[in-house]
Amino acid sequence: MKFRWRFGIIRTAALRRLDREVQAEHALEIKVEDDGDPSLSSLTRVLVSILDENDNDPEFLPLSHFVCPVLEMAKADPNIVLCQVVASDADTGANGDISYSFGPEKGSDLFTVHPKTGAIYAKQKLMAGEAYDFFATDKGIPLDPPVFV
Ligand SMILES: [Ca+2]
Ligand SMILES: [Ca+2]
Ligand SMILES: [Ca+2]
Repeated sequence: MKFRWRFGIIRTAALRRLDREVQAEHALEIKVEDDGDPSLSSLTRVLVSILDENDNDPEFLPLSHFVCPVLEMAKADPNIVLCQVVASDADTGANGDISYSFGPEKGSDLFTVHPKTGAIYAKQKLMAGEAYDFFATDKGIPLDPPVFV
């Protein structure tokens, strides 16, 4: 018996974008039928698995700022967690793997931030209060900005 294979090509519907963060998999049922009389047919299932693009920024908890009340310390203890910042990233793999660092304006002589946990430690003794910027960055490659023609 000799088969004549013919391809059935699956495309997205016009103007529809696939978004892994909305739905990561789509199960389709595809029917094939001949033009005979009576027509004969069979069914198969296709699982469309959406691969991730780095299209989400890491986001801190939706607060205007984190507040970290700490007592003055006579000397620094690098083992005591003063407080912790928390962020999340909707992407997956390296695209959602976040690391924490200080913002560009105020790096810190006084504090260190753990890149993985967001825990903040004192490097020196602490005096009066100060505000610091923190960054959460993912390890993904950013998407090129969309080009509008
Ligand atoms: Ca998306
Ligand atoms: Ca994504
Ligand atoms: Ca991301």
